Amino acid sequence: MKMLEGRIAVISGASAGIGKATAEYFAKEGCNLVLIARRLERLKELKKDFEAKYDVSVVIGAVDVSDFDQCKIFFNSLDEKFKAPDILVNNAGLAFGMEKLIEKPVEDMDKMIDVNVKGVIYITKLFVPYMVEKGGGSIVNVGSIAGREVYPGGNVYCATKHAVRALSNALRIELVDSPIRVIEIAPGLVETEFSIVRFKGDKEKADNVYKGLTPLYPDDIADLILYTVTRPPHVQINEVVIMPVNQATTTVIHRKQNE
Ligand code: 8X3
Repeated sequence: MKMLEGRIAVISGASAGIGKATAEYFAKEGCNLVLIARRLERLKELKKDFEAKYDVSVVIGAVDVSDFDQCKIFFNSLDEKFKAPDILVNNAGLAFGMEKLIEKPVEDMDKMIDVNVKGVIYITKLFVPYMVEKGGGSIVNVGSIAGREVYPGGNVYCATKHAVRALSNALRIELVDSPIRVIEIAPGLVETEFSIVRFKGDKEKADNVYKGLTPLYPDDIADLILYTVTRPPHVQINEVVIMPVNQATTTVIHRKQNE
């Protein structure tokens, strides 16, 4: 028996990295999917691939989660059953640059706040009332160790991930009288497009982030998310911090030479 047979999951930031891996882990377990991301072409490929391989239904939406109107139009276009998912994974997020706050371009700061914070709020605000009405489910917010620590150059990104933690805690309080569980996953270094985006396409800088250690991979996070949402319904895993074995904090990382 597949663990998520016939269930429905909404995943933001689903076109790559942790979101994509989570979508595939869920699909393998029989879960129908609502995949949200900005890149339509990639979503189309995933839909085709998952529907063929796993015999699940996949609905896709080319949506910028930081734009409430876009979120709402997409949400309103969904069949009623997809408005009330069993699992909501707020995964969309990004970082730009490592400059000091006073040197950081305002557009970069705005973008991080808009996607990482407003994106979580908007998607939550749309789907969670229907989850409450349905009477159960799991909300998974993908935070970061940057939501627990602050490191040089992290400023606004760290602030947004602290906000994700605060929002997760707030939701857990507000949903305490419902069977909905709120789970925050806070990873350390995960090798994805994250660093390429952070360094605006500078591959050398991006590669250096993961140099000399085995980082986590998107599958490691997907595996953990699947674990948290498949516990018995009375169990709520509030938060999990997950790092590569050679990472202790955002800045204490053991790197082997010449690797
Ligand atoms: C990503 C982890 O340490 O690069 O959220 O900020 S870190």
